[in-house]
Parts: sequence; C-alpha cells; structure tokens
Amino acid sequence: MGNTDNQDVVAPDSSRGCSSESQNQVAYRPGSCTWKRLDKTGPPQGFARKPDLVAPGVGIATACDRSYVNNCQTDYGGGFAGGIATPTASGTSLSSPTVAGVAVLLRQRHPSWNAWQVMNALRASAVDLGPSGWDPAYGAGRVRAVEADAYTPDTTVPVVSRITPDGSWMIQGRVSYQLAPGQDIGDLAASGDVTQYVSGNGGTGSQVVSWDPVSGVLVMDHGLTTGSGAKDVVLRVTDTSGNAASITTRINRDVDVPVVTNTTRSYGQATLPLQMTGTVSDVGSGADHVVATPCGGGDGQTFAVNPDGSFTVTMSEATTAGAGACRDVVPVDKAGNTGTGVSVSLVYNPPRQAPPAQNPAPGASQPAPAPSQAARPIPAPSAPAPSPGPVTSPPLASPVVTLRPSGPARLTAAGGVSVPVRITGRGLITARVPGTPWKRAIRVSPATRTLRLVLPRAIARKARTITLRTPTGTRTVRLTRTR
Ligand SMILES: [Ca+2]
Ligand SMILES: [Ca+2]
Repeated sequence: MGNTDNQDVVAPDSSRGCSSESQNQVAYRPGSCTWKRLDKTGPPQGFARKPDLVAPGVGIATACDRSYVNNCQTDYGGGFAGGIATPTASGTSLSSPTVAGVAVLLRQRHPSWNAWQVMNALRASAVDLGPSGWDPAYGAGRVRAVEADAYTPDTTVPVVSRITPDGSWMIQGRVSYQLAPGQDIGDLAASGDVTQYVSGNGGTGSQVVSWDPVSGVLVMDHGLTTGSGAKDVVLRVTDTSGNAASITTRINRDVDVPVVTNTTRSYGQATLPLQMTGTVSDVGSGADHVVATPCGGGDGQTFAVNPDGSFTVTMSEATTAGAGACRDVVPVDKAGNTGTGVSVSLVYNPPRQAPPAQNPAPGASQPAPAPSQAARPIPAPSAPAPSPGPVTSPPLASPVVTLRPSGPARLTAAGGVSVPVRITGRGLITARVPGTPWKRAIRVSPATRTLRLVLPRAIARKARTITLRTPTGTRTVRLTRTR
C-alpha cells in the first residue's frame, strides 16, 4: 500500500516496490526482490508485486490528539469552523484503512466474490497514475470504490498448451508451454510422478526456467531424477482469480548410454575415402549419431546412425598409399546420452592394378596406370609388354617367377615390411598375412631386390609371418620385428 497526497503525488515515506521489474520477472529471478509471504495469506510468495494500490495518506484529518500520538500533526492551512486547527496525520497507516473500507464494502455488496476477486476488483478499477500500468510507486493506481463495485470477476480458466516435448526422449531436459498471452498468472505448480515439486511459489529449487508474460512462453525443467522410462509431469496454472488449469506431459526418460558394437575396420579400399563401419545399440531412445574426432584432437564430425543401428565413418585426409587416419568414435542416442568411444586407425593401401590377362587377346592394350599408383611405396618395374607377334600366334606362356628370400624379413612398428629377395622371371606374386584377410599383389622382375609392403596397424600387430605365392609355389617368410 502506498500513500499519496491530494494531488496524487506519492508521499516520500510511501512504501515502494521493486524497481522496474515486472511481476513475473521478479518471481523467477533468484536474488531479485521477492515478496515475503509472512502471514501465509494473500498471493503466493514470489508472485507478489507491491504495492498493490495507493490511497490518500497525506494530511488526513483524524481524531488523533498530539498529546497522545507522536506523529499526529497539525494542518494550519485548513481547520474546523471556529478557527481551531484540524488534527491530521500522514502515512500508509492512513491510506490502508481507506482501501480496507472499500474492500469491506465490496464484500458486503458481492458476498460470492472470493478474496482474489476482491483484490482484482480493487486493482482493476484503480486510477492509473505515474507510468502507464502497474509501477513500483503507485502499484495499480489510486483506489476507487464505485468503479470497484462495478467490476466483473474473471472466471476464465487459463489456457495452457505444451510446445515441447510430446512423448519425445530426454535425460534431463526442459518442457516448454504456451500460456495465452496477457493472462494474469497467480500461481504455477508442477509435479512429476517421481519427484514432487512446486514452482512459482518462491521456494528454492523452482523448476521454472523462464516465463515471458508478453509471449506467454514458459520453460520448465522437468525435474525428474530417477531411472529410464515413461514419466508424467504435471503443470498446474492458477490465475489470480483462482481459476486453475493443468496439463500433463509424458516424458520418455532415457539414461541408458549407447554402445558401439560390431565395429568393422575397412582398409585398403579400392576407392577413397577410407571408411569404418559399425553398429550402435541403445536401450531407450535409440541410437542417433556418432561423433568422430581425430585421435590427436580437433573438431568432431557427426555421422548419422541408420534405423538398423549401422553407421559409416569416412576419413578423407588419407589419399596416398600408406597414409593413415585415426578417429575416436563416440555414439550418441536420441536423448543425448553419449557412450564409450572406440578408436579406429586406418591406412590407405590402394588395390593393385589387375594383373595382366594370362592370355591377352591379340592386340589388347595395357590399361594406363591409375594416378594414385604413382605414389605406391613399392618400386616395381613396368609390367612386361606382351611379346609382339603375329595376330594369329598362340597365347604366350605365363612368366615364371621363382623366389628365394635372401635375408631376414623385417616388420616395423609402423607396419612397414621389407623382404630381401632374388627373383627369376617377371610377373605377379601375392603376399598374405596368415590368419588375416590382408593380401596384396606385387609386380616383380629380376631387378626386384626387396619386397616392400605396408601393413595396416591392426594387421601388423598380428603378423608373425608373411606368405608369398608365385605361379610356381608358395613360400612362408618369418618376420623379424624391428623398431
Ligand atoms: Ca501506473
Ligand atoms: Ca539410451
């Protein structure tokens, strides 16, 4: 309650509300000034916007006697007939009884009105003073009895609808609602089926994150704290006339993290880029995507997970033979849970050009080598051109390759293999690492002194021997690990 003089000027000693903040900003901003609901009546704590009203409270004629009342003052400008000075007093102690008297009249005139409706009648009928609308000096304005009597109470139930989510999945998350703009919200209360809580009553742990009275958008933390599964959260909205509406939001809570399974490392791809494939399984919301981050750090890249859980991660930086790429791949489910990552390293080993046809058609030309083969780490002489001959001559016999390792074959930690050899003849040999799917075709000639290969790291870790197959036989070579 504030007090004004007969010019509608707020008295210096009048009580004033929070500065320029709106009612609901005050209610939802921790640390801002909030109404203390000390007497447990009236509007809920945190929703109060004070003062409510002003009423005349300066120089009010009273029956007070200065002999007994300290703040009883004398107004020598007025006076009773007969020239006796009129005893007056100032302060909200004088303005409050005026408003209380109007409220009593309203109660008598409208016995069906509840306390909210009497309060609203007083506010709505007041003369707006000072800045337009409610302000911290005048509140709703100066009380008016006749206009308050003519007030029609609000019986409209608040209209509230949910914006997000609707049956979607979340861990901790927020629910947003749309309240019809302009509603005078008296109370907001929300509850979950696991954790009971209230909001908007000024208590600690309020779940309301934001509330914009202009747009009517309210955002609330759902407040659920336990387990996965379907949960109901209820928001109850009560307006300042006591009209209430509630809305229930079904939340599918998922706190189970996704898991990467069935990782397949692809290597030696015939075409770039390198790709790693795998599957993500998830309890609850289902896998959504994986985030692949360079193992040495850097920006993560997102790859979608298909409905069947499969995904493919591509690594585009390895474009030359022997170049490698590495990713830490972390699965994420639709609720935002992130699982444990897997680390994947791949080495680009371009496929060998197809061996020349054993019986090339007369006049057939050799295909041009692919550009990437220029970067092959293995020095290999050109394939022998088919011997020229008459077009009617029979097919040439296969070149004969005999091979005798001439020293220890070495394997470095990086996967590099070198095998000293002596070669007779020209043609292709096939290298394999027993127990793995890895194989490679190598073109050789008598000039070849060392076979050089690069194994993917995963293969190199398993490799103990390497098998070299020639048209005339197979030889297994033991690998010596070197630094
Ligand atoms: Ca005003
Ligand atoms: Ca999950």
